[in-house]
Amino acid sequence: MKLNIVGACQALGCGRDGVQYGPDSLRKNGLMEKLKHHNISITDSGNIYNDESIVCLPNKKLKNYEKIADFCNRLADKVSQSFSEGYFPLVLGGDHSLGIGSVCGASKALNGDDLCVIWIDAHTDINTQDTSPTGNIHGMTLASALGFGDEYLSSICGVGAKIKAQNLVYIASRDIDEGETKILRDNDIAVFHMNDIVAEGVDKISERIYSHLMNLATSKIYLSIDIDVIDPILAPGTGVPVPNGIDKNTLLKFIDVIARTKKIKGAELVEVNPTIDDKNNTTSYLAIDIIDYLISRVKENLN
Ligand SMILES: [Mn+2]
Repeated sequence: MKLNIVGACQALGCGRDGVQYGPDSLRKNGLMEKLKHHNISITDSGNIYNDESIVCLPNKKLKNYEKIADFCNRLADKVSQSFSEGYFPLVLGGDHSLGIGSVCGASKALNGDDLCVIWIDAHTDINTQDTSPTGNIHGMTLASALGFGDEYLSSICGVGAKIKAQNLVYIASRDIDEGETKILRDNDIAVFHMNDIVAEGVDKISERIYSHLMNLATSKIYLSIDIDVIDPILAPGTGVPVPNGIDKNTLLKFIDVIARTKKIKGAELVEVNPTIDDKNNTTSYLAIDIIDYLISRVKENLN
């Protein structure tokens, strides 16, 4: 297995500073050293930053649109190139608007019709510019990837849908806006909601997730993990915390069942904001542990 780490230092999509330091926080707190025992080849491509020379026009519905669109285009190229060169790309965020670029890059390199995207996140990030309560693009990532909303939003990284709605799967969502609920229902998108996890238990829901993934007509998975899926008591360093989240072991269990499909080709871990973490950098260390486990589960499937 060849792992390629890409830092995506984006914070303009979330309306809160600091999350752009997430990738370097993971490196500083020992990500590379932690991954050494896997005996895999690791390439660190460094960071992608916003182009400060780009001017953003005032736009309350799509804040910082121009810079984010440019950033996502460059990230998409990087991720696509990484796949094409035979790497497993691991993108470190950064706010979740970077997913517009990473999903697009995965779609380009892996054939979008054959790609399942799994979103493990407290939020569903599927607002359009018309349903978003904030205008922050990190809440619109999947609307863009599915080609929804105004073409201004959906045409970032190329016109139209990058993946199909039936190949999007949410796990542990628990904070869904009203407009999003309608979009999810109208498009019959699979949501394994936090309430279902509580009602059915982790083991049963894990088996349902596994069956669902095995029944999809896709052979590849891009896995997107937002650290805010973890309860904010356990992961305080994130910008949009939502109470009553899952714990680390539950997340690892979900990673385990997804890995059992042997379809994971790339992944990202986003929304670690070291500037609002506790003094022990709990959230960064947690993110490193999650990545370490993910790599341990996917390396046997990739040479
Ligand atoms: Mn989130």
